[in-house]
Amino acid sequence: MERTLVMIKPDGVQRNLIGKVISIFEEKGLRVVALKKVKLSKEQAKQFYVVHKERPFFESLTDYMSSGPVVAMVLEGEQAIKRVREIMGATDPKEAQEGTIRKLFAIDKEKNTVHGSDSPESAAKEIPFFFSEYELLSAE
Ligand code: YYY
Ligand code: MG
Repeated sequence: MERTLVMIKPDGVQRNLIGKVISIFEEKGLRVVALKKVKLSKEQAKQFYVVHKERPFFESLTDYMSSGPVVAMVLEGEQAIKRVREIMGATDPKEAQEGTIRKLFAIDKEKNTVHGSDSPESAAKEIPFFFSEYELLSAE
């Protein structure tokens, strides 16, 4: 069993897509073990995306990610990290497969509705960014 950090980005929250996005993950067998709605500060957005700090899109991305509330959650399941990435689809919705969340809902490659950890190392940093151990509750 594996856990991954998922975020519904400001464009998803703003367009009232929280339930639809969570339903897609649940229908694929992933389980919500933690969930919260938060508004990131610019500094928090920069910290979350620090691996991209040298990239040309960093300023715009962190402005966008701190522009409105996001919904952060931890999802659990077999190969959760890889499966969440498949269910989300490619970063740019123009390249995303049919049926993926980004194909269905993303506006463009920045306002792309969802984030999912890209590796076990990323998940191990991103889950504690939002949640304490006592907030992670697997259904038994
Ligand atoms: O993991 P994923 O979200 O699919 O893409 P990353 O390459 O990690 O980039 C993180 C985030 O940055 C992406 O979701 C949107 C934004 N971004 C961008 O605005 N323009 C790019 N050319 C690449 C990424
Ligand atoms: Mg990434």
